[in-house]
Amino acid sequence: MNESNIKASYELAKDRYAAIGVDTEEAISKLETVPLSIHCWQGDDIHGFLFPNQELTGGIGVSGNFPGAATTPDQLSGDLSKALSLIPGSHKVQLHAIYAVTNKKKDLDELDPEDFSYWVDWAKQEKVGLDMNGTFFSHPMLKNGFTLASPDKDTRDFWIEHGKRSRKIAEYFGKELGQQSVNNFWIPDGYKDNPIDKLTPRLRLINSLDEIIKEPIDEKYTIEAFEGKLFGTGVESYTVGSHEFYDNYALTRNKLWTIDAGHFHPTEDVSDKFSAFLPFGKGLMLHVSRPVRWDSDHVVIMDDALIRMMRSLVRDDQLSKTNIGLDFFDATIDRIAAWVIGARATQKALLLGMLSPIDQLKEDENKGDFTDRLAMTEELKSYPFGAVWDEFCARNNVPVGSDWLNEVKNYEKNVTFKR
Ligand code: RNT
Ligand code: ZN
Repeated sequence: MNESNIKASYELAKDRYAAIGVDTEEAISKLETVPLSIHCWQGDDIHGFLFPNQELTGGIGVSGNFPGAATTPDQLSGDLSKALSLIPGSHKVQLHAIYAVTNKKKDLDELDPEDFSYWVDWAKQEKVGLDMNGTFFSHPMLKNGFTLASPDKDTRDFWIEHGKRSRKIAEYFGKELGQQSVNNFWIPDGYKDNPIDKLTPRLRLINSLDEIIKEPIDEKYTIEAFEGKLFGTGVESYTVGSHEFYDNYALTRNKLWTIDAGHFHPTEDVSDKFSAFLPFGKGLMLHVSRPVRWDSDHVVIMDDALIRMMRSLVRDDQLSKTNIGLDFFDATIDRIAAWVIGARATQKALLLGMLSPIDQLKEDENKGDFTDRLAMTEELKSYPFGAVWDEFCARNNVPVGSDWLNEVKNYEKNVTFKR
């Protein structure tokens, strides 16, 4: 895109926003301070490197076979670097335990921080932070669909050990990279059909989690986050780690609660949950995702649900207590494009939230002037937000508009399609 056009459009937009009391410069600087945690698993359809041929289990699934999926650490990190070069701002990357890079044969209960030194070296070079996820699925120790809540002690012990090791790895990320690494826990445990006992599995899960987090670790380096779910495919009747379960667990253990946008009933407004939790809780981790009729993990786009979520965090000034991670996987399209589309959409939604006269709107609301509130929020929808977004991209040295797509096409031709 022509540089002087970008500037000229931005200057006009800046004036339009200034006229309603919105400082576009402030919005641009603020957006620069919001890191996203980009999920590595979009790049290889959640295969990982430890057991790449293991079938994906735990009720999640990836559809499609677009050519060029990464199958080696260098391919995946290279693809991530490419995607990061097309996303404005500084970010983090979320790993999963199965992405360990080691030439020893190691199981999930044997992983050590050094098995992730490959990623730490890459993160230092790329100037990104790292977040962590233990991998409690796609493994033979998922017994009858259960891990930490299993009735079988050996099964629980295996996964408890894995959880403990995931904390050490996250702590290592924090120490090496000078950041707080969020260590997210999601387990698939539950039943396809109606259970008899709904309480005991939850009591077992509490015990297992308490055992995992028993040893104190400095929060400067890592903090745990717990992700609940309504249901999964094959786990339709009962999910041990439900939302209320983890909401309460996070509150009583002073940890983060993870809200995955795909894990609720489709008619629920996920954005409404943040302000109900945050006044009580330590903070949130988000898994920004797009459920199409179910938890389908479609690539995030700038739809109403995303706009509402990002807007709530901005309007309620809760960004500092919220870690925004992405979680989607679609193998029917270019995987690098998927990252770029989802990340840029999330940032656009944040910017849109920032480009509004929030104090004025709150004042209208408190005065009972609901006419002004409705009229203004409708008018804002056609304000020149795109010109500010373009300027943000230009200042951050990433392609403006759809120019990034050409780079992805070249990368396909020269790299991914040659695999
Ligand atoms: C599954 C959860 C979980 C996973 C990733 C791969 O429903 O959303 O976060 O998607 O850990
Ligand atoms: Zn998730």
